[in-house]
Amino acid sequence: MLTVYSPEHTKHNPQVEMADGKLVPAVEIPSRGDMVFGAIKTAGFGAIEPPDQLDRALVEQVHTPDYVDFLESFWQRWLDTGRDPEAEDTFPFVWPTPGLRRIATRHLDGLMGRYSFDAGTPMGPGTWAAASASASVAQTAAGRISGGAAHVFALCRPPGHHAMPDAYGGYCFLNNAAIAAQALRNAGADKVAVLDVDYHHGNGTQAIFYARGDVFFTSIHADPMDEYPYFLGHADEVGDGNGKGANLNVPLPVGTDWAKYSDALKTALSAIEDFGADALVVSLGLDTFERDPISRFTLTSDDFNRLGSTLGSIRAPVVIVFEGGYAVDDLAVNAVNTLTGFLDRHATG
Ligand code: OKP
Ligand code: ZN
Repeated sequence: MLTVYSPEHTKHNPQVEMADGKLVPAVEIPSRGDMVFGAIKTAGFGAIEPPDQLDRALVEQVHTPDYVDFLESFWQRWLDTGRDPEAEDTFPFVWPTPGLRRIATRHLDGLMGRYSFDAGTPMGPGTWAAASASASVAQTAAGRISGGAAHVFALCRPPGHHAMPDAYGGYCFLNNAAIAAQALRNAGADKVAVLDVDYHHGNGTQAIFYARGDVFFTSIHADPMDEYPYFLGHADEVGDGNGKGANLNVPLPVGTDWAKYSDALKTALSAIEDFGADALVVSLGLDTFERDPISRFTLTSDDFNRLGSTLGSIRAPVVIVFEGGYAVDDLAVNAVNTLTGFLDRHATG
């Protein structure tokens, strides 16, 4: 199995994030990507290749052009407007909630609020370089599927599934999984499914495809009544317009173990089968792990082998897109277990 990877991810190097009323050490850090890369190399799953150049038109099929411009120009504008050039982590702190006007202001603090939905996502000098490289990794992996590969691992960092059409948040800037799904559609797959197994609901991916019937989105995640991102990911969100019936959320209680998790996985996979997907994108978060520092499911390292095997039962080509997972020292074994389980089961063509 080919892995697509870019070392550019290290340029997004946040030091702190806001949590629990203070600045705490950031968890979405370069060592995450380095750890998974090292593990893939050692495991010898196959070639590891760099991404192609990012296709801006593709990105603008899932994000608004003004949002992409904002991300790309952010750091230069920070410098041009006399802000601290030594700042490593910047945070929004005012948002145009309903009743306020959602306008792109001249002041960067207003712009950051306009184009974000949380204060938990530090942005710095290298964020665009890393986020755009991450998106190109997903794009390239999808391209290999369209070229005939049965499965490709997109080793993306930063993650993408929280990124909305025009807002960043949840450590995400560009929606890598949505970009992969759109690339598959563009290359001729009539029906694409996205299965999100990150601990957190993929609100961005859901929002991007919510009114579309050509991309089925299903997510298994901690109940947003109790967990981030709170304001999306509930079971009654079933899609809109042409997308009605093409969205399936399976929220699970905090504390969920593999037995309960695997039931939900069967539900999601059978819905994908019913939809008749020509290709599948998996948003692979490893934060369902029992020792993840910010999450509260109880999957073990062995369970990731079972997860991979269950994912491998799908009878369609698969792009696996890396999302969350913050128990850095356990990411290597959990990633390798997932991919080993997957490859043992998934048909190669
Ligand atoms: C990103 B991905 C914890 C704050 C949590 C947001 C979590 C984003 C997760 N103190 N902040 O889905 O893994
Ligand atoms: Zn997550």
